Amino acid sequence: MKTQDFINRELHYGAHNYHPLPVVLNRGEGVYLWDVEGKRYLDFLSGYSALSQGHCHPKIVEALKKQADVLTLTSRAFYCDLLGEFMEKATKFFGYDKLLPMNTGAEGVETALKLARRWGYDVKGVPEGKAKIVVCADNFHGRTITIVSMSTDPSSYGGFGPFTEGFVKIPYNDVSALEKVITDPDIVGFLLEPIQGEAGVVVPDDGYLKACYDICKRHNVLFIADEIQSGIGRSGRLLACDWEGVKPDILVLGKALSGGVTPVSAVFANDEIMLTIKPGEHGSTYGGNPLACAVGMAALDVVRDEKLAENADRMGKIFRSEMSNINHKMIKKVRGKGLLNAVVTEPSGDVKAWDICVMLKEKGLLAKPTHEHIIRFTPPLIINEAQMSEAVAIIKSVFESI
Ligand code: IF1
Repeated sequence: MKTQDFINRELHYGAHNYHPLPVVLNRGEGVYLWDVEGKRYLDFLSGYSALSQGHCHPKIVEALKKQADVLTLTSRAFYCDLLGEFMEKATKFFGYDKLLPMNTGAEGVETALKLARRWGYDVKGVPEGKAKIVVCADNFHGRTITIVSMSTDPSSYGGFGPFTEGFVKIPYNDVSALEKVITDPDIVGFLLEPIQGEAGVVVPDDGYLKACYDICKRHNVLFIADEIQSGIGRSGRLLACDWEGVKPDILVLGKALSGGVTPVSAVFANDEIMLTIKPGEHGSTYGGNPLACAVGMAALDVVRDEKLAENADRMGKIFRSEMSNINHKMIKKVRGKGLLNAVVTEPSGDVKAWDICVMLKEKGLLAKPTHEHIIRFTPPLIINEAQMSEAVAIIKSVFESI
């Protein structure tokens, strides 16, 4: 079968909820992917930051294989040996009293919303059913109906109403906007991405996170960081909040928490917040399953042992400086932190970001546009200088060809 055969079959039997680049992949190793015709690519999307440890990392796959032969799921109706071990490792890794394990990022965000509301009623004393959570315009926190109720992007919420109440939307990267709304005593939390991913890798001004955190503390409001994409080394620090020494009251992680091997997400908080949810009040069939725990522990070891945050910081600087040196009329702005970067393009004639991604694919590099004119470049954090040079050369050659 050829590439088009695979594409046709998927179109015939599958929902059309994506518009993928026309490439059919069947093998991944480290920073590389191969397609069904044997062509090799540099992966500059890495599963939207889930594959920070690279494809099929031997340590993580080894942990998966070993555990798969022993015990994959007990459900939380019973205890299992690995859950406590994973919880201890991960809470110490990120510095919290406790974690609540889930599977997808959206489930992690939903859990954080429920925790914030519950803390609001039981601890802050907000009247039942009145809790509000402040969110940022251009956010992306997932695809559930409650989460798209927070969205300001019609392609996320359009046609999916009615929506969940209790969200106050303010502009991102605008401290005074938070100051204005936060005096409402029913506000229990402020949810944000420390770097907005889907919005096109929007890095807020230095000091924004700290200023918002301080405002939240002054008004007894929880600072909730969705670091599902920006976290676990991606921004050049363990967490993007670390750049400003901010410790979120609630931290949500996913994606690279399991190195792209099996869905693992988790919500971290200290006891005053975490213990407001009582037995039987929240959970999930697969949340904290032993396979996820084994994979999650190996994934965290790789982040630490291979110094992925440090490498992301170093390689990201090289990438942004190389991109800024490409003097091309289509390149409007290069922005990002660590290896969470984007090139904002100026459409030239009828060449859009999508067309550039197709040209990049032809030359052996996979990236995806977000919105019409922004190309996100997020390779695995294990990338080395030679591979980065290979990627930069491909990107340069594509822009020079336009
Ligand atoms: C898709 C976007 C990225 C996320 C943040 C929560 C979630 C995500 C900051 C939910 C997930 C994924 C979802 C995936 C594509 C990708 C994405 F383009 F959708 F927005 F990365 F930017 N918080 N992001 O980035 O996690 O439930 O997916 O595990 O929906 O197409 P999830």
